[in-house]
Amino acid sequence: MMKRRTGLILALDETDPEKAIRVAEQVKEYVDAIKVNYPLVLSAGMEIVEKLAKLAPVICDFKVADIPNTDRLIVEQVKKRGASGIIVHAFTGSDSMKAAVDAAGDMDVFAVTEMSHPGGKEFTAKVADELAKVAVDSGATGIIAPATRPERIRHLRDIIGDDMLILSPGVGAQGGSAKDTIEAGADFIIVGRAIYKSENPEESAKKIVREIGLI
Ligand code: OMP
Repeated sequence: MMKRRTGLILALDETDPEKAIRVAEQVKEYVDAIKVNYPLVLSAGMEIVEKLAKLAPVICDFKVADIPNTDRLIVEQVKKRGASGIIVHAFTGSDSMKAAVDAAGDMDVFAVTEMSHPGGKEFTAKVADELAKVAVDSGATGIIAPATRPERIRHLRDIIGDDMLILSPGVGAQGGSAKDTIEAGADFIIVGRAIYKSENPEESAKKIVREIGLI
């Protein structure tokens, strides 16, 4: 299971591969993991996961959402590249989630529950409690819950208990606050634009880590 030191995860959605590596090097001592999503992988290729894994644990945010066999095949490919974690959608159901968790072995699996953007309220919020239960039953490491709605983090924490992790995106560019998110019960906050688009990513990461207040 992912180790917590600073409580900060960098969402590296920078599409210029050289700049992405530069930002990762600048902030590596302030982050517990680097989350990679399609924008960077589609521009730089999966090799970027191997490169970043030398700097920090990498979580592949591929929001895997398919039938069990396809989920398994995707998780196996991600594992081969040295990622430490993968993000999977829980709405595909317990058989797909279970297949992802089984294929992951010692790699962490995080299940998306309620999404952080305004549209997240249209569909995901309505079934978030059930999605959190699917995450628990499948043996996932944790869930993704919205920093934009700290009261929902509190509620989802009650459902999943204290043994699973909560990773929360939505701090900074989407309006959430690092302090409120941690106080609501998140273990890690996920921050993208407020760091990689800032004039000084290192300073911005340092400031957020101070706000989280774990070190
Ligand atoms: P910023 O809004 O730039 O800080 O980036 C947030 C990151 O978290 C992006 O990589 C999103 O894809 C991701 N994310 C959300 O913003 N909301 C969610 O509900 C789920 C995720 C995610 O799964 O990481």
